Amino acid sequence: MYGFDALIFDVDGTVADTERDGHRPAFNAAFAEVGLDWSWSVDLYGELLAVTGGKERIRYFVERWRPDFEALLDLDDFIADLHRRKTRHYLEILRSGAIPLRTGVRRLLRQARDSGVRLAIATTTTPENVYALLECSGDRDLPGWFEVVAAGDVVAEKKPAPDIYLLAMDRLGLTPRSCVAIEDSDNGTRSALGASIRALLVTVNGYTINQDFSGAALVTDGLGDAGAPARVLRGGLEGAGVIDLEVLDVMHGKVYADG
Ligand code: XBP
Ligand code: MG
Repeated sequence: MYGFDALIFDVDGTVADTERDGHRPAFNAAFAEVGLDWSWSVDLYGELLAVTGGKERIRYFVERWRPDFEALLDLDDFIADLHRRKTRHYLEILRSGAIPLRTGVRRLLRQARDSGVRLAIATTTTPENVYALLECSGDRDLPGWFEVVAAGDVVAEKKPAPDIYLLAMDRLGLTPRSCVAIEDSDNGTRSALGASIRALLVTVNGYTINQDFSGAALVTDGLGDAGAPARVLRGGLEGAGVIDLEVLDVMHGKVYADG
């Protein structure tokens, strides 16, 4: 019925706006908990997002902004402990209901499920964060809609490397041509394209709106809903205010029109 068999979703920034008011305050709470005076502002966090993965982001911050910092433990152990604390705070924030799904996400997921289009996730964050975000969205059965959740440290290299998309496709048993990827960032775009997924929709957010999405098939400011249509920023399909499977099929068809 459609030219593709599966949608592969990124999570942070795509399924929900988790970074500014979710991950960021969770990192800050973990720093405070162990007596560090580090505090990541909204702007600084935007810079730090260039590095994917929470543990990798902390390490980058230390090297770049606190080069004289000496951990009492081995630095790897210190970062791992800090990151476990951060995850605990992040899960608390999710369970408080503070982070809703982005507009149109639930609608598109439901349409896919009802149409037999398979659903997968390819993300840098930890599986427990993914499941908690989905469970806290109001539909407790939402995690079960996803056939594959490729997440976190299960691959050698995080985005922008293609590893996590390659893993998701491997688990689905699908080729790049039969998948549509939905992302929000330049790192995610590079990862999906690196895995040869050319039917790529980018739904930008406040942190990513000025990034380079030149390889994406379609760039919008969200998935949109009837009462809150999305704006198409690049890729033709102007007027496609509600991104549904039909719009994604047109996008997919255009990408592969050359055979
Ligand atoms: C986004 C990320 C993650 C989160 C933090 O991943 O880079 O690192 O900011 O998550 P994606 P962790 O957009 O691929 O979902 O602290 O659990 O790593
Ligand atoms: Mg993302």
